[in-house]
Amino acid sequence: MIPATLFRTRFAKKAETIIAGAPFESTTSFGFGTRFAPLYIRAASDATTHYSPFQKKGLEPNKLSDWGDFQVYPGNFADTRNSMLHELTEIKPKSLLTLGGEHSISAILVEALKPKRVAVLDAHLDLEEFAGIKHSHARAVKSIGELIGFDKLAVFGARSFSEAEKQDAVELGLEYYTSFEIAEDPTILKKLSNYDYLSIDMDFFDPADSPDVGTPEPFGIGAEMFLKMIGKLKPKHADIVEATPKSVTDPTAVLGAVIAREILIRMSSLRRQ
Ligand SMILES: [Mn+2]
Repeated sequence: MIPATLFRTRFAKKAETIIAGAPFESTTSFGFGTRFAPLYIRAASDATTHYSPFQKKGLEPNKLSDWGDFQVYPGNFADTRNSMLHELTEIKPKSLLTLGGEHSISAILVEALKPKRVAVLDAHLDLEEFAGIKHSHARAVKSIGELIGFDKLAVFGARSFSEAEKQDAVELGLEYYTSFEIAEDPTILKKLSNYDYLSIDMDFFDPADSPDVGTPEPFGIGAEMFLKMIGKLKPKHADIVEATPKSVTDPTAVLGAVIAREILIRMSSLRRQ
């Protein structure tokens, strides 16, 4: 049976970390199906152990709680933003892990949660307007930067962007590191400890590990590299976006569930420090 919540956690308002789904799909321009990612990642979590052999710790289910999905309106960013902001004032999460949905939801979460600095793991720079739509998945980084300032934002793993976007990044003062630079010099990943919000576009990973995403891009970061990153991450809040899984055993859904576990364990370790 498919569980309704991530790791079968129950909803409890006072939990240390809240999990929520944001199955918003509106502007996906290539691959489709981000609306099903919260469903399939939760389903995949049912076959994912609570224990992480990498961090040598397990999830603490009684400290977690799954709110279920935010009310979203396909094709309508404004109404989706309003309902997510409203629900977030009700939840008031100390710490939140959101399962997207397309990348445009991250700007809504940043607006509500007001992090100091945001790290985006992404194959793309996400600075371009797509089909004249301001709040599209292709412009996620620009929307976040407009909210908190581009000096408080960095993109890790970029490997597909236009010359105009590259120029835009320079003019905006946006820090970014390509997957090639990270592979060459993994010490770049130490910088991740400066960010209290982590936005993970699943296309950050190589398509061999994360094939079902809205816009796959070769030469990505191998999933094992994420394990080297975990100890450096300091997220209070995080999101996992852009996955387009088609079944409960879809490798992208399974990777999404494992990444969710690792982040939830990391979040609880940080609170105990
Ligand atoms: Mn993106």
